Amino acid sequence: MKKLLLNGIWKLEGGGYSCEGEIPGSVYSILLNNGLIEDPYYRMNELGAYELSRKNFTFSRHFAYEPTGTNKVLLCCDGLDTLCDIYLNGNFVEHTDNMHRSYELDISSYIKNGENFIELRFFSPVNYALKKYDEDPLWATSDALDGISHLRKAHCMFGWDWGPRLPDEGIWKDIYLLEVNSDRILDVELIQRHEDQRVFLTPKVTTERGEGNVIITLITPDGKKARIAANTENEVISPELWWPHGYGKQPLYRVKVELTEQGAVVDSCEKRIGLRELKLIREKDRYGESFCHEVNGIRIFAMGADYIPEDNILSRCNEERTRKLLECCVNSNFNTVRVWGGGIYPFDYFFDICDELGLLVFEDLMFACIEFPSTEEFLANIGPEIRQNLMRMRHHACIAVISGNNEIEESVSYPWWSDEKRQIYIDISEGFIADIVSDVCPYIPYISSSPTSCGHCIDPKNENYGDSHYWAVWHQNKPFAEYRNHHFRYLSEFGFQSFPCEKTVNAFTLPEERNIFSRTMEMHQRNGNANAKILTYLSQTFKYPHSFGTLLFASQLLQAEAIRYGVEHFRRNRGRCMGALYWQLNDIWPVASWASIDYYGRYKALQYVAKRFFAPVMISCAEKGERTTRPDVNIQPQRADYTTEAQLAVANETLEEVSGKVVWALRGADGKIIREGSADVTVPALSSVWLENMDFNKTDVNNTYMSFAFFVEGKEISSGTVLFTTPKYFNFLDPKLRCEVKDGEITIYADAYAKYVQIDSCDSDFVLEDNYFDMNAGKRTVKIIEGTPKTVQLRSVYDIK
Ligand code: BMA
Repeated sequence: MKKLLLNGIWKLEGGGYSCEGEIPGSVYSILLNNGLIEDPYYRMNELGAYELSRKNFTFSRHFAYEPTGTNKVLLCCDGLDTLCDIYLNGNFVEHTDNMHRSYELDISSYIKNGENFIELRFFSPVNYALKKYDEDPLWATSDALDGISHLRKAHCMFGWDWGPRLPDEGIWKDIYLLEVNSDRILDVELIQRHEDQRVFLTPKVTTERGEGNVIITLITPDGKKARIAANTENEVISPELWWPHGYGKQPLYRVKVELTEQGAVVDSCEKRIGLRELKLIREKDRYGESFCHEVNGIRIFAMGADYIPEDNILSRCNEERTRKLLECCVNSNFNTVRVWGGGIYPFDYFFDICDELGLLVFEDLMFACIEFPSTEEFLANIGPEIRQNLMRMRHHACIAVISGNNEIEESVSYPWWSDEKRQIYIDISEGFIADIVSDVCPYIPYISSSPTSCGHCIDPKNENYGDSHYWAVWHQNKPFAEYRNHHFRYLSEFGFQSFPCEKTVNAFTLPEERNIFSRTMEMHQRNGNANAKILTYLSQTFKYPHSFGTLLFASQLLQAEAIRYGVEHFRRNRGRCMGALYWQLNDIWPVASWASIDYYGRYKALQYVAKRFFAPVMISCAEKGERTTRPDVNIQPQRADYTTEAQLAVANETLEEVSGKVVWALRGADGKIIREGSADVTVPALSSVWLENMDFNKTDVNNTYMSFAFFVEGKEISSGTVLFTTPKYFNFLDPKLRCEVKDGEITIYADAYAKYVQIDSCDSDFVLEDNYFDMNAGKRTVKIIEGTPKTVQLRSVYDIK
């Protein structure tokens, strides 16, 4: 077996351009690197770049080939985006039409000794999709260009409610020759069985000719090697179990497979696994049916967010960038990420990193908000795609559930879909796709769609069953406290938009465009009416912000507040609810969106606040007050009654019981204590405990807030504050925020109560241990985790005016 990589410098021709560029790469990446187009993400350049996607392009190169044997030569394309005719030395080899799968093509009869010429002729994905749409106008989300149902290309490249319309073309993964002169390994499947603390491993090895001799070595996390047998069960001695982040360690074993012929190794491969038993528990109970991940017998509360492609220009994605992003997840106490179905199946390194960090993966197959074509051709295309990707990911410890698609079940369940169309969907998701999953990896739980209740398109939005998406906060303008009226079993989407920070906005705008209604800003806001929505919620919550920067800041606080309201409530109801994954983790380009980390990797307020609301031990307060029960100041006097109450709860997502002291205080706007109390609390492992409800009905809500904290052995573990009125009516005093930066730490001083203290810098990027936190008057020191602050600016809700 000999591998000859064909990556490197290729020639690109088309659209009036002719230049050279690096492969893996695309039309956009190569033209951009040659300085022939401007960055499509800058200002309104998307429009010009989009025009390129209406053109055909050819990628070509020469390469030298000296055969070392007599057998076959394969051309392996790990990812071609998307419609492509492959030619070798002028001979047509294959037409490809699926970016999500790899192709292995026998080119033995076309390859020559010496100089060869390979050409990949790509066709415009836009022209194709539009033509197909004219022939058969299948439904798909209107945020994308028409026709996406017909093409196996990342849907979101055609536009989404957070993404530009930039359907690129190119070679997005490795391309290489494989010279096969012997038997070779086609597949290694690693099946685990767990029983009474014992673990058994069956490596199933398939070779092409079944001729060679297979040698398998199991390498333990500390490097000890042992031979194990193929195609039979091997007991793993003293197994070290893999756990999701927050529940234990992530020891990883390596399985090395070598194929020998006459004593010589002719092929080899290595896979890394974590020993764990993972189930999706769906049991009937008094509410409906549970939905939760169980790992090594422990039912965990999934905490995290939804992941979308990290860049529309795929060659800009790399392991280092993904690692950084996923490390941010772990820093914010995530244990799960959901890979959303409208993008790409992640690169192998994504799953490797999730294995290492202990992030469970809720993996959608790559179908989102489209109508499935009902043709045999479509099934013949998606079959190998799904099979290949499942085979690529099935051994990873992190894979917790496979979902057939994003939100298609929900869409086709609406009454205006015909029964016939609904049946086509059911046959594919619960028949064709389900069969492939149970054939390739019967040990990975499969759900037909996210969300789903019980399948069969029966009431997929029923919150008592299955996995839910809830969008009434945001899409239907419901107040944040509305989350409290719902008890989802597992919520894998709920979200709230915000603008990125000024530094990020500055990177794609001219100074005169820094207004949310400028043309450039509106092109970087893809959810129709979303600016109005942000302003609606803003008007309900904060005072009117007079500067652009303050508006961006306020929007991030709204987002953090919204999601905090949801997650704290879901965690207080642990057991009934067993998962909260907010929409969305990251951005595909610089844009206003639901992301908590922007395109440049900068934390929005939500990413910091998530660290607190996903903390393993977390205190929260279900307050009732003017904000939750009387949102309108001009309400009729006889209906103006509202209650002022507070009920604290401590959630414990660790495997140990926690005992400590809850301390609370009613304070004036100056931070001084008016009334206080405390209670000893013991919270069993993996549970949530409510304290007694407190009645504060005589409280002056405009001048009084409540602080609370949970102490274990004298150390503050978790804390927060609540207002009983909406922040805009609270009479904040000037906290006169100031700080000192010293020895890798920042100390903040406040003279009065300060809500959502932001530590920011216009000339440097840094990540802190905590940010956007509340302070009673006094001081607070936080560690600098990454970067070096130059100048530091401080502000809080007091400054939204
Ligand atoms: C859900 C997601 C995405 C979308 C988001 C925000 O529908 O699955 O398709 O971006 O909501 O509207």
